[in-house]
Amino acid sequence: MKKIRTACSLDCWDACAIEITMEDHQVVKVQGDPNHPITKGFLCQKGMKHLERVLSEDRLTSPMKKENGTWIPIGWEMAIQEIGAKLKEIRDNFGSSSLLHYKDSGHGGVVKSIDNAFFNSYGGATLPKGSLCWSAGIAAQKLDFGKPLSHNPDDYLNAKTILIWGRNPVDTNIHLVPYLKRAKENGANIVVIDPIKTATAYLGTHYYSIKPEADGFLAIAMAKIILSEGDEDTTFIDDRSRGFQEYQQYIDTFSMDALVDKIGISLEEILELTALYKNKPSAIILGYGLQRYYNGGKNIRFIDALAALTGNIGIAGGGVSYANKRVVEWIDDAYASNTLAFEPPTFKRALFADYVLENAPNRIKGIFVTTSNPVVQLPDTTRTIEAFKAIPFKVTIDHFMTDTAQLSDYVLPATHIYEEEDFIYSSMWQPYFRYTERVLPPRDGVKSEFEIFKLLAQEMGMTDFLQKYPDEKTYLNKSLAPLLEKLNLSLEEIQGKSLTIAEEDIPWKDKKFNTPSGKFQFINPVEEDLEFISIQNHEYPLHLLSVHPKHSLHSQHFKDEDPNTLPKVYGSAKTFQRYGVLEGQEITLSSKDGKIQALSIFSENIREDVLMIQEGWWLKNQGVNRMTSTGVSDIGNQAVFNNCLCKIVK
Ligand SMILES: Nc1nc2c(c(=O)[nH]1)N[C@H]1C(S)=C(S)[C@@H](COP(=O)(O)OP(=O)(O)OC[C@H]3O[C@@H](n4cnc5c(=O)[nH]c(N)nc54)[C@H](O)[C@@H]3O)O[C@H]1N2
Ligand SMILES: Nc1nc2c(c(=O)[nH]1)N[C@H]1C(S)=C(S)[C@@H](COP(=O)(O)OP(=O)(O)OC[C@H]3O[C@@H](n4cnc5c(=O)[nH]c(N)nc54)[C@H](O)[C@@H]3O)O[C@H]1N2
Ligand code: SF4
Ligand SMILES: [Mo]
Repeated sequence: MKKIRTACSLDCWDACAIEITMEDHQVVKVQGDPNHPITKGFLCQKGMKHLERVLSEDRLTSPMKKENGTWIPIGWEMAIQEIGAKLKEIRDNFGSSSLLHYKDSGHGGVVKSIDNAFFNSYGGATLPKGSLCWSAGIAAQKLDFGKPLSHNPDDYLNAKTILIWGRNPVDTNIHLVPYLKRAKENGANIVVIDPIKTATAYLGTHYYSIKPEADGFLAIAMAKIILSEGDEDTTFIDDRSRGFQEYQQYIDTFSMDALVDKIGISLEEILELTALYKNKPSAIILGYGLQRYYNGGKNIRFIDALAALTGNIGIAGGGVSYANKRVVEWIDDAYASNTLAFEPPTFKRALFADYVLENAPNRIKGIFVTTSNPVVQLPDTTRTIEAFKAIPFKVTIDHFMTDTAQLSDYVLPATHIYEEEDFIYSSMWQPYFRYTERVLPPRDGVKSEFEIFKLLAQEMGMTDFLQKYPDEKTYLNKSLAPLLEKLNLSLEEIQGKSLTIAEEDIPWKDKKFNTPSGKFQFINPVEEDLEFISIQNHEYPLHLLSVHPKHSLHSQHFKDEDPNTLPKVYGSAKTFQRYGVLEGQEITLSSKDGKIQALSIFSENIREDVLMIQEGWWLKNQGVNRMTSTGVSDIGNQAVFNNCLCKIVK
C-alpha cells in the first residue's frame, strides 16, 4: 500500500488536495486529502471521477488529422512534422502574430502553461485579453483595493453576518459550505442575494430574490439607508479612503423609489437586509455570475463601496472576498511565460467571433487551442463556428474529441494531472497550493504538453527555447523560485504537502491599500463613466441566466449525457403558463442571436422574469451559448453571458 498526493486540476474555487491509495500499481482508493485544511477528506463528484476520465474509452490516445472531413489517427512523428512545418510557414510568411493562441483554464497547472513560453519564443502569437469568467470584478477590485484578496475561510467564523452575493457554493464551491454551516450554528446570519433561490439559499437564514444585474442599485440603496441613519464609519472614510464625497453626491441622485423599482424586492426587504449587514462585522462573499453583465464592473465597485462605508474592510469577519491573488504573486511569470519585451497583439476574448470574422483568413492564418473548449464556451456559438471555419489552420490539444477539437485540422492527446507532476493552486478562493505527485504512467499514445512543445521546438529549430526550458523540473524550479525562496524550501521538500504563504489571513489589516493613493478608492463619478446601461427588448422579455452545472466543470462532463437528452430550462410555473407551456414539454428558447431546444421544468425558486439553464452542454446537447451575445462589460473586458434576453416559443 502506498499513498500518493496529487490535486484537482479543474478550474474551481477549491483546488482540492487528493490522496490516492495504490496497491500493486493499481489505484484502490481516491479521496480528498484528510490532512488538507480546506479539502478535509472529501471531494465533489467531479473530483471523484478524474480516474474515470483518465481510463475512459472515449479518451484520445493518438494524434488525429482530418482528411477530407474524416479523422485518421497519425503517429506523433508525422503530427509534429506537419504541424511544425505549418507553424513555421505561417510565421515566416506572415509573421508570428498571424497565429492565434487560444488558452483558458481547463487545467490550472504551472507546468501545463509551457504553451505560453512556447508561443512567446515563436515570436509572439495574437492573444485573447479579458475573460469569460471573472475579469470585470478583478478590474473593479484592482481600482478599489489595488488587488483582489480574500479572507481565509476560517475567518468567516468571526462574522456576525455573511452575505453570499451571487455565489452558489453548494454547486460550485462545496468546501465553503462547512464554514457556512458552522457560522450558522454559531448564530451568524447567512444571507443569500441571487435572482434564483439556489441550494445555497436554502442553507441560509435569509434570502433576497433581486432582479438580474440589479446588484449595483441594491448596494447603492443600502448605502443610502446607512448614510441616512448616520451609521457610516467616519474614521475609515476620513482616514483611509479617497473619493467619498463624489461617491455620495452620485448616489444622492437616485431616489429610493426608483431604486426599489430597479432592484425588484420591496423597500421593507431592503431595510431588513441593510439592518442585517449593519450587524458588524459582516463579510461579503461574492460570486462571478453578477459581473457577467455590461454593468459588471460597477456592480462590484458599488458593493466594495458599501463595505468600505461601513468600515467592514481590514477587520476580522469582514471584507469583500471575490478572488485571492496570493500564490500567483510568488511565481516568476517572466520566466514561466517567457515574457516578451513588447506587448503581443490582443483581442477581446468575449469578442472572438467578431475579431476572427474580421481578420481571418487575411490576417489570422492559424489557431492553436490549449486547455479550453472555446466553440461551446464562448458566447454566440453560431458565429464562433463560422469564425473557426474561416481560419485556415487549426490545432487543438485535449483529452477528448470536444466540439472545438472536432472543428480543428489536427488534435493532439495530452496527459491528465494523474499522469504528471504539476503545481496546483487557486487564485479564486483558498490560499493553499500543492506540488503534486504522479499517480499513473501516461496512457499509451498520449504526451504531456511539455513534451509536445519540446518536440515542436526541436522540429522548428527553436534552440533558445530548448535551452531555456530543458525539462519539467528546471521549469518548475525556476518558475517557483520566488516562492521556494520565501518558504526557504526546495521543490522536493514541498512535494505532496499542503502549504500556504498567506499567513496574513485578513487582507488590508493595516488599512494600507495597493491603490496609487494607498487608500481605499470609492467609485468616482466625476472621473469615470458611470452610466448604467439598461438592455431591454420587448420582443424578448425574459432574462436567461446560464449557471455552472453541479456535476460538470463547464463542458467537462463527468457523466456522459445522452445525445438525445435536451437541457432543462427552469422557470416559474406562471412564466411557462403565460406561453401555454406545460411541465416537461419540449420548447424552443430564442434570443436575438439564436435558439435552442430545451425541456421546461417548473420551479418555485425562480423569479417570473427569469429563466435558468446550465452552461457547458455540448453542441449535440444544445449548448446555451447558441443564444448568448458577444459583448464586454464596462471594465475588465468580461463576457456578458447573463445579459441574455429571450422568449419561449412553444
Ligand atoms: N460544479 C461546478 N463548479 C464550478 C464550475 C462548474 O462549471 N461546475 N465552474 C468554476 C468556475 S470556472 C467558476 S467561474 C465558478 C463560478 O462560481 P459561481 O459564481 O458560484 O457560479 P455561477 O454559476 O457563475 O453564478 C453564481 C450565481 O450567480 C447568480 N447570478 C446570476 N446573475 C446574477 C445577478 O445579476 N445578481 C446576483 N446577485 N446573482 C446573479 C446565479 O443565479 C448563480 O446562482 O465556479 C467554479 N466551480
Ligand atoms: N453561457 C455561459 N458560458 C460560459 C460561462 C457561463 O457562466 N455561461 N462561464 C464561463 C467561464 S466562468 C469559464 S471559466 C469558461 C471556461 O471555458 P473553458 O476553459 O474553455 O471550458 P471547459 O469546458 O472547462 O474546457 C476545458 C477543456 O480543457 C480540456 N482539458 C482538461 N485538462 C487538460 C489538459 O491537461 N490539457 C489539455 N490540453 N486540455 C485539457 C478539457 O477536456 C476541456 O475540453 O466558460 C465560460 N462560458
Ligand atoms: S472540482 Fe473543485 S470541489 Fe471538486 S474536487 Fe476539484 S477542486 Fe475540489
Ligand atoms: Mo470561470
